[in-house]
Amino acid sequence: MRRIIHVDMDAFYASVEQRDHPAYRGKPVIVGGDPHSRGVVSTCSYEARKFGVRSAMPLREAGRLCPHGIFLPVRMGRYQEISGAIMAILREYTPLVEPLSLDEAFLDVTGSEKLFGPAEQIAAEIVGRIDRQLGLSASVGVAHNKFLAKLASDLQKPKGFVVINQEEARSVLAPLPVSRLWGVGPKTEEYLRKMGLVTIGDIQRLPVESLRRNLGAAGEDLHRLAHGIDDRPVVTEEEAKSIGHEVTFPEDTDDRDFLESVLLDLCIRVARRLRKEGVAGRTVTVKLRDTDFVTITRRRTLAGPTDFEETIYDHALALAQEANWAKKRLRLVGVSLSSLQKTGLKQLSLFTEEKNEDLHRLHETIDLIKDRFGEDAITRGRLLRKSRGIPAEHRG
Ligand code: TTP
Ligand code: MG
Repeated sequence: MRRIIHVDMDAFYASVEQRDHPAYRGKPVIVGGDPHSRGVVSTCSYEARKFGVRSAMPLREAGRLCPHGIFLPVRMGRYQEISGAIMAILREYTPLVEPLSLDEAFLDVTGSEKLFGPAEQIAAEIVGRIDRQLGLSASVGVAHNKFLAKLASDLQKPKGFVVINQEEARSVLAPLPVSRLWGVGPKTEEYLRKMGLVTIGDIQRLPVESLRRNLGAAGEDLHRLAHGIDDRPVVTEEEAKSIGHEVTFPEDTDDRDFLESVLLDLCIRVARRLRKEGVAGRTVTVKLRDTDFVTITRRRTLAGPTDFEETIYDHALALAQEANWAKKRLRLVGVSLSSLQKTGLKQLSLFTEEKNEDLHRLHETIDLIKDRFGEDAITRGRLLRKSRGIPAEHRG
């Protein structure tokens, strides 16, 4: 069973302002701008919420509701800086941190419990450190999945600390409105209300078939969430990112030699960008688009991450062959790498697909030459032979 923590800062922008300006503490602070200006409230302190001020409300309305409020401009740079410090604290407990915005993140601490104690203890430590080191308060939720952890962190804001155990998940959910389920916006909420479904408990009592009949696949999702089931993994920023290149041909083509050269060229570009950004990827994806604009993507995940064009090309070619590219006229070919991980130059070969130090050094050298003399300064024999037919601007 997984252990997930969700951390969400309390009245984030406003709390940063109160922390930076002690005179504003304990007072209604409204961040967004002048109360006479157009524009909306970004957020406000809990003191201001007592007057009915809310995020996304027009500033003028906030001015009417809370005329003695302290109205401040948005200092985005400052909030980003503090956000960085918060995320750094979280990453001390696990590399599996998924920031959702500047002020909230998921942590998968399943593998951290041996080192740091139970998830509840980790959550308490995190709250304590954010308070002591940054002078800010956070709310946390602890559960066995993302949906419940996020729900938990929101149940007792501010300074909330809520643990939802697997056994109690259904009963905690039952009285809550359906809008608490992910994916239920005002439209779906209205639709569900017409079906007589107002609380999550109402959905729990319904057989999945009837939800599926009315809402299709979304009905199944609702059923699962209503029962507190959610399998989505915590995905780090690096993993969510991908690095890719694609090329659209001036004319559709089925020239295999030409296509293989293009594919190799794309792999070289992708590998070079991976190395430039200091990451290696585990999932290779090939994208093909044919004359009829039908797009096919094929992907495979390798045993370890790579930033080698040779490895990427081997897999990309195999994927293209699996997709039967020889039988198609193509208008676009693309290659990308995802499931990225940071690589330190030196320890690279310890965990990557390839244990080949010489090749790593060769790549470093080629990268240096390209950095100094340009992308075309050095190129592979195969590319030189085959690339004559490709107009330069279409080479990647
Ligand atoms: P939230 O976490 O939604 O709100 P909050 O942290 O201010 O208050 P709390 O979590 O205690 O309820 O959003 C985080 C920040 O994002 C918030 O401080 C300001 C910004 N934000 C906007 O700029 N516009 C918005 O409409 C919302 C909701 C947030
Ligand atoms: Mg918040």
